[in-house]
Amino acid sequence: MAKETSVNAARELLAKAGSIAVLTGAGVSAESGVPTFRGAAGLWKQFRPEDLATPEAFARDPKLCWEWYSWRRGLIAGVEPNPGHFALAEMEQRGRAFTLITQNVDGLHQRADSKNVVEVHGSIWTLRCTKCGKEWQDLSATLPALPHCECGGLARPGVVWFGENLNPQIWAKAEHAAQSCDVMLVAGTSAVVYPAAGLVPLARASGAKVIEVNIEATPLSEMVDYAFSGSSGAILPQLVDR
Ligand code: BV8
Ligand code: ZN
Repeated sequence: MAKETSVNAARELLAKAGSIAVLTGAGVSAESGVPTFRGAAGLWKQFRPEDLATPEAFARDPKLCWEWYSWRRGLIAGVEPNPGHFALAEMEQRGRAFTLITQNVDGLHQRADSKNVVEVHGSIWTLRCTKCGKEWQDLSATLPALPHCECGGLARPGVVWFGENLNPQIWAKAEHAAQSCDVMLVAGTSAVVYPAAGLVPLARASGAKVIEVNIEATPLSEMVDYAFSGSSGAILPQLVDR
């Protein structure tokens, strides 16, 4: 398919859309200083996901797992949303259906004032009791080495690990947004983690136009209508209709 490279045309498409779904990944937070997962400087180069981001890893060594998440919480607490986050928040303020589906757990979209955020992989600021299932928010800079619930149960990070099901209610919102949007904007994701990556072909099959923003090509780049090669902090502000 011929790729339309004009930012103006993509901005127009978004301006005219009655319903927009956005799918973001770690790349959108990269310019804030949050490391991505894959790629040269990605977290998975230093750490093995199977050692840290699986239910088995947590069962085997909850302290090590919490150490990693506490380190990431501290890192994220010390950074700010970047122009890409702010552009998406501005895009939402146009009085039409707008859903921001994010795979990120950092909460930076909310800090940039995005409202309708669907966190398909959970949040690093949420803790969940492994005994009673209670969930709560904890924004504190430092956590105990092994955080506990008031019931005495061990708490775990409120994120979705590999091999775990996504929250069905949250996933239903993401699927609905993908199926009902006129335009889907995909930014800063390698699009290799499922089922999140499957939202893009779902949107296309439902008739949506797809715009991708990434510094490199992804498995999606060939199927989208507009593929912009560049940083989300630079491109997303150009896609806002001002
Ligand atoms: C499930 C935990 C059933 C939280 C994460 C189909 C095929 C093959 C495998 C599977 C399949 N379906 C399911 C699987 C198994 C598995 C999976 O996908 N494996 C893959 C890796 C092969 N999936 C699961 O286990 C999932 N569960 O399927 O349950 C189910 C099914 C349907 C409905 C309900 C249930 C659970 C997956 C959850 C994984 N959790 N993290 C945490 O600790 O953070 S994954 C991890 O990857 C991140 O959290 C992130 O959310 C996710 C995606 O990564 P990206 O955000 O895309 O980041 P990445 O580093 O990869 O890429 C960054 C991109 O940004 C790059 O493209 C780069 O070029 C770009 N970039 C960099 N800088 C910039 C930039 N772009 C623009 N500007 C910049 N400045
Ligand atoms: Zn509890």
